[in-house]
Amino acid sequence: RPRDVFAAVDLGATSGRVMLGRVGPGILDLTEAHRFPNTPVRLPDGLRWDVLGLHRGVLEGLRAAARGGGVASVGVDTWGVDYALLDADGALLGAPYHYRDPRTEGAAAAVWARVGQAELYRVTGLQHLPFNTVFQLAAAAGSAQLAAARILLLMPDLMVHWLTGTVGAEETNASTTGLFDARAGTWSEELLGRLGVDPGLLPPLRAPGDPAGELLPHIAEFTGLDARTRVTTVASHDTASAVVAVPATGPDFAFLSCGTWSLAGLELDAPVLTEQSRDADFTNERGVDGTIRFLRNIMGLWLLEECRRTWESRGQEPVGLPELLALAARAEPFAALVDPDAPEFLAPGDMPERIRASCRGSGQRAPESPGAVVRCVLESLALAHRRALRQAAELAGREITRVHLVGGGARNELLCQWTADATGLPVVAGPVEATALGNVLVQARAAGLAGDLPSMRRLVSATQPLRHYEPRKDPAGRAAWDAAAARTEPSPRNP
Ligand code: LRH
Repeated sequence: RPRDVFAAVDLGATSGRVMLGRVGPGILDLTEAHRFPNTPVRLPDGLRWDVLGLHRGVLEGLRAAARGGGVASVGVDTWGVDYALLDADGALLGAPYHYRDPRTEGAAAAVWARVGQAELYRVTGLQHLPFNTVFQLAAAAGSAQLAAARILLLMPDLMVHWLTGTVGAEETNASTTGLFDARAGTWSEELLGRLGVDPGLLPPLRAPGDPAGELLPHIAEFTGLDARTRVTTVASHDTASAVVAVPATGPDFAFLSCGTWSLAGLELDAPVLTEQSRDADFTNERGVDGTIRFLRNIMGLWLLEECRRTWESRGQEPVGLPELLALAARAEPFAALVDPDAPEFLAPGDMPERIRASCRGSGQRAPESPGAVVRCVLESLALAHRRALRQAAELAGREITRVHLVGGGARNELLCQWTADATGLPVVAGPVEATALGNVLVQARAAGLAGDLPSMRRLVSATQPLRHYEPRKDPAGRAAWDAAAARTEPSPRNP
């Protein structure tokens, strides 16, 4: 078994991948072992994740890793909030719900009747999103499934359980549930009690870097990996892993993790739990080494992905990203703008039409051509980035001198340039695979091959290809973005 190669299992909302990372002094190499689609399935009672298919994809990826010479350890990260329930025998109780399933509509009211919204924020520091685990559990209250449940496992913890047989709750992801005390860094017994959630459902916490067990014999046999291959707890919330790999070389940076979601914010030492922060819809999620990811969750490139999916299903429009971006670049600037966080964009479905309806509803001309729609989406996102980063700086009392844009969005030149123009700040774009790199680095550190956060970030900065975008300096260009920003008001907080 190599000592310096680590497998990062990174499951995203549209695809999963197993990446192999090699780490050493001045070395951080990443290669892809396996990539597979993550396609949700609509059952009569809701939208579900195909977790068995995901597990199979993980195993295929680990088999490819074994063929490549094996790994020292494996780590798993995924999106936040979603969970599986296991019964007293450890059997999976049904396919887990997708956070975009609308069953949580109205569930927040039941929670707030027991713990007021302001108090919930003071404890959890979490932005109100209708799908936070706490609201999903409220929607499940009284179901036969929840009654039979003995263990709740967040998505990465489920994958780790199926690899190792061990049970735990990784803390960066636990901090996205709405059941976690942001200041104490533990499950909130007080909230659980008042909300009637059985504390026994929630496994003991694990921190990034903790061992999570070794491979089960049948996993070692199927994949061909050595049975002593370790599974290491990483920052299992994908955003937390991505922030580990932000290639910052100084303190005054903001991060923008751009994929299906845009997560825009700052790394802090302590949560900001003020009413102003709640009003601005800011969240305090946990990062590695006790850091706080103070950020706003913005609907992100989901809007564009879902437009492309709609066009593709019709077979009539261009759907290739380079072609769409070229059309968007030639479309009329600031012709129509939307609030990317409007609740009507959350569910899957005909996105171009929802965008047009939103524009008509706010008295604007609806974008008709694909180029006009994509321009509307990307300019609106850049403006949402501007608003979130300015608010983050103000709420935390910090200065931002540059923006690190990581994740798949770093490939989107229009998004990067317009984010620089809208914010008036230089944008450093990359790495695209920040999440997998953060996953690898935390495993490498547990193996003694990497140092503290600043040194891990210097390693990323020294080894990964990055692109620099300067904001437009011409007064007319700047004035145009200021005028566009004045047209877009912050989204009213969810009722
Ligand atoms: C990004 C992400 C985000 C969550 C959302 C559900 O992948 O983890 O941080 O809020 O998915």
